[in-house]
Amino acid sequence: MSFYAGFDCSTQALSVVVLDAARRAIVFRDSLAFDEPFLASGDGTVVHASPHTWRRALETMLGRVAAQVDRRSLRAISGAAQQHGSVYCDEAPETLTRDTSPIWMDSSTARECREIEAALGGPAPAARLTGSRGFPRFTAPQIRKFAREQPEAYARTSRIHLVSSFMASLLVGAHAPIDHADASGMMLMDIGSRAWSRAALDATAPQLESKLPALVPSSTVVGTLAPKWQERFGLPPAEIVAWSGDNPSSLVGTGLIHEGQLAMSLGTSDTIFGPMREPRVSAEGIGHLFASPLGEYMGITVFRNGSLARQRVRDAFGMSWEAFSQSLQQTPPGNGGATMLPWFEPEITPEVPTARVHRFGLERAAPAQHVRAIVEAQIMALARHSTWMGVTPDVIHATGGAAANREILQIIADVFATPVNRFEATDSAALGAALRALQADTGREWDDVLEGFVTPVAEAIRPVATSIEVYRGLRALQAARERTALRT
Ligand code: XUL
Repeated sequence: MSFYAGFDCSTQALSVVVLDAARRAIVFRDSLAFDEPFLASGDGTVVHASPHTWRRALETMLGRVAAQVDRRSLRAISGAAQQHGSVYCDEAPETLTRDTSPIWMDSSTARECREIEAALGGPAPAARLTGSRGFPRFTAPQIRKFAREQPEAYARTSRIHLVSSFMASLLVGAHAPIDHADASGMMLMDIGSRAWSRAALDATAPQLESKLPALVPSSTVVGTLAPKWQERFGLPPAEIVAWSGDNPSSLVGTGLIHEGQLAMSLGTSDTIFGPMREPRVSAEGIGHLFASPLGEYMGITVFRNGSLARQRVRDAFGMSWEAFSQSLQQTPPGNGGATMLPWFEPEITPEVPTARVHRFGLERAAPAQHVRAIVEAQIMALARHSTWMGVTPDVIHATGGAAANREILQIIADVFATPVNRFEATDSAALGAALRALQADTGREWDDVLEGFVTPVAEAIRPVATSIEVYRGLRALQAARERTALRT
């Protein structure tokens, strides 16, 4: 028997999926919610998290895996993690030179973004070089801010990890490399050559190259499980396959191999992504071009106001998630024109530096209409801000907690005029990581690796012709409202 484990260190929890390759079955899955997922400053622009929380959760989860599965069969482990966050380490990965890590929700580095972009010739050349213009959550501006504000602690730092490579380092007991896919979210890698970019390093902070791990393809075996874990939990010397970002791992976990397939992950952040054969970046500076864990490229657009914003609306009316779903059943597509721009927190797409919510036609609306307003607004924004990828979707694969909601999937199908597939596993990042471990260990073709693991449940949800028409009109109106709001 050969078992493969995939972790997902997301914003809210550490999850794990263990699969049995021969039976093509998931033999164990578990999740541990963090007590304190992040620490936010008063105005919400500085958002950090504690690497100690992630380390402790990993320890607990390894113990649970060892106790719950036939541990001698564990051949390889990989993982996924929230992207962009940086961990500042001393000689050993367990010893930190900075107690907390800025994470993807941080939006406090607008100044550093402009400075790095300027050094690279402007936002468009920066995007062509690294795959993205400057975004405040990206690692380079975060490193630059740290080096400026705490030069001594920066000088004492010997390794700067992403959350993904930090977790891999803990498993192998030594500093592990960063994979190409997650490195694409740093604004430090030349997206064409997949090497650190001299110009981007110089634009960011002094002596940066000596502090960064090596870059490797996502399918690289970066070591074996450290003796300390083997002794403690009776685990074998399993291979550790490079960890990657949660979105690149979800690309695998939702079975996206070919251009034309798009996935939507509805979690703490809402993201839309898909494989791209050719590198393209958006002329307006929307979204990102990443290296794909499958080898070519992937395009992605990220929204910060995802499930936490949906929850804000739900809580404002004291609803359960069930009542939230019923609200969508009770209200018609288009919501009679009532909508909103739901920037409850500073938004990534489009860039909205301080939180503000715009409501249209909702003054005397019933709670159910507020629910439909936020969901439709979010999905129309996902559609509007993913056109830059130049991918005409023939199918959308939905994942993440909110993908369990059939009404939400119907709105996706209608807004995109595309069938939507749903999967049993809402934790596609952990599943993707386990599948990446399997593929790296066996060298099998991706189609073969995914077979039986990534199969849609039930029938695809099909768009309804009359609703497609309603949303076609609304999308143009909503785009105009967004443009106007951004000017104010
Ligand atoms: C991706 C991003 C988020 C995090 C969330 O660019 O910022 O999706 O990866 O975990």
